[in-house]
Amino acid sequence: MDDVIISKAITQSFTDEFMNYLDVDVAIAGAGPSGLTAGYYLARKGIKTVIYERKLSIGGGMWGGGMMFNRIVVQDEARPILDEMGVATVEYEPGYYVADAVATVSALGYQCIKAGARIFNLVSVEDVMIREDDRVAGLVLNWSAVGMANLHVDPLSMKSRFVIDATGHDAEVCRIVARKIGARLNTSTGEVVGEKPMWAEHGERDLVAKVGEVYPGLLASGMAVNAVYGYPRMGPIFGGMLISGKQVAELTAELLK
Ligand code: 48F
Repeated sequence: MDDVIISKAITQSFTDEFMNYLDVDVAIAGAGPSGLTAGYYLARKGIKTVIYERKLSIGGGMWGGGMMFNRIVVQDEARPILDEMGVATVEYEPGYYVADAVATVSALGYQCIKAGARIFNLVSVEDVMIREDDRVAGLVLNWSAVGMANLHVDPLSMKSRFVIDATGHDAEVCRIVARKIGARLNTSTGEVVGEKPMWAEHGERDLVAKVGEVYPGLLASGMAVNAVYGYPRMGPIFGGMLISGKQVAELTAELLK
């Protein structure tokens, strides 16, 4: 065994792939349930897709189900997505299906990568590129460890034809854009309005109705949509995360044509 060969294999294969994904069709910030679902459906269409995830693990807020009871609930409309991903569901009451949270995250991650999307974990999106035609044209990245250690290290940039904000409750990419371009998002205030208190029915319905472009070149999915437009949170029902991930993929694919 040659330790240096092992080191070279890791460094070179990672670097080659990281470079290959510095110019893509779609860059997704956040590998939670909505980002992974979006990545899966985009990659399945042959669209070059990369996901950057700040944390060591993918899956966002799904691992812990509701209050650490690691089960999730989805409604009728979302069940076919779990079927397609190979996740077993059990009907609890008519229209309410339960799935194992760990199995669901694992399946979403596996299917997303198998479909052709690339996930880079431990990478934080800290800024966006906005170009002359006044549209989001890529992301600015740094190692999450740089931020955690509060190091003064400059980031790197990557180019993408569309960006999807799947960063969850904080809608981080949309907030960055609103701050940098001066409140011109496609919302009632031009800013990120901020999510409202928990109301599952409205949260799910509003989210699914509003998936779309928040700013030219920038779309949102999952909980970020509710934060951007000021809709309620919905807790451990995850159907909207999956449905919005699929919707944002379909919409982005149309915009890419
Ligand atoms: O929070 P998260 O799971 O968002 P989601 O896909 O799903 C929301 C549900 O989990 C739950 C809910 C459902 O009813 O309310 O909260 O909309 O996943 C977001 C992911 O984005 C990562 C974060 O670590 C998480 O894994 N993330 C957040 N900001 C950044 C980021 C960033 N700036 N750069 C990279 N990753």
